[in-house]
Amino acid sequence: MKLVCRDRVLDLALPAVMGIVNVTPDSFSDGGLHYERQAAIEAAMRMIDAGAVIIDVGGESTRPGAAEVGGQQEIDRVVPVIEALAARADVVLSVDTSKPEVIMVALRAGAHLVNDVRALRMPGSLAAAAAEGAAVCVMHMRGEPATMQSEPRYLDVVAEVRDFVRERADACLGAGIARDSICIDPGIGFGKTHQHNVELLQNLRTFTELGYPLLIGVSRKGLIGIMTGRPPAERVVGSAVVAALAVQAGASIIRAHDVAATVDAVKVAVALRGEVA
Ligand code: YH5
Repeated sequence: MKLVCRDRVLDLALPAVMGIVNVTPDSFSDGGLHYERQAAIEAAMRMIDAGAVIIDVGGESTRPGAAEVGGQQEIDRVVPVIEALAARADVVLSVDTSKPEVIMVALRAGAHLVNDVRALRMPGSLAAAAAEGAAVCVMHMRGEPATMQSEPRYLDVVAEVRDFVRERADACLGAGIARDSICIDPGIGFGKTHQHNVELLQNLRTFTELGYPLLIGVSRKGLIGIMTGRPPAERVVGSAVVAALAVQAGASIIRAHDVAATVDAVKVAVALRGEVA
């Protein structure tokens, strides 16, 4: 399995770790955007040293109930970070956004992959990704971040999520995106109860059977908190265990905050798969 990301090709025989870099205001930053940008660039470089081969740069919080951010604000956050990383690193640069104007500018600044939790459903987003020859990740989300956790219901969560990602992958093919530039993601935690998340993670083969690289993001999420009883900063081990089990079930890309731990988890899972790490 491989993922063609413009001029970069990820060989997914060894599953890839995607490091998460958020360029969003936090409790430390009162010095404006400059501090946030510098911190994000430095965090990304440390993740690359730790073995991340994809860096996912996001400027919009998609946590449940988070405030929406305008397109220009997102551009101001992510584009300088993408430019700096494009000049310094040879990894795949992913932009975590849904907006067509952010996609366009980020790709022109050097991004290779569009990671869109809305699966390129915003008008113009699919065309923007296709026009620039980007790779894409199509993720399942029920509803919107603001409302997605209000009583999610499915008749058959695995079948519904599978059908959704297949339909969005088909839409990408229809827009001219190459088959080997598409990856899929069931969107753990996006409009799902704990039981839904568990059922999806128990049935990852249903997704790998679609023939696209499978991306899984569980890092520090609520389901790890439910399973371990721990707050976000203490979910490293729980997240790494799920990463290993996802790789065992055929996942090709793991999205993670704690890159060093995740790289070890992936190596262990690969070794036990009977291949060389
Ligand atoms: C994903 O799964 N997730 S943003 C709540 C948390 C911790 C982490 C502490 N973007 C995914 O990481 N993109 C996000 O509680 C994503 N797949 C893809 N492709 C949510 C997140 C998080 C939320």
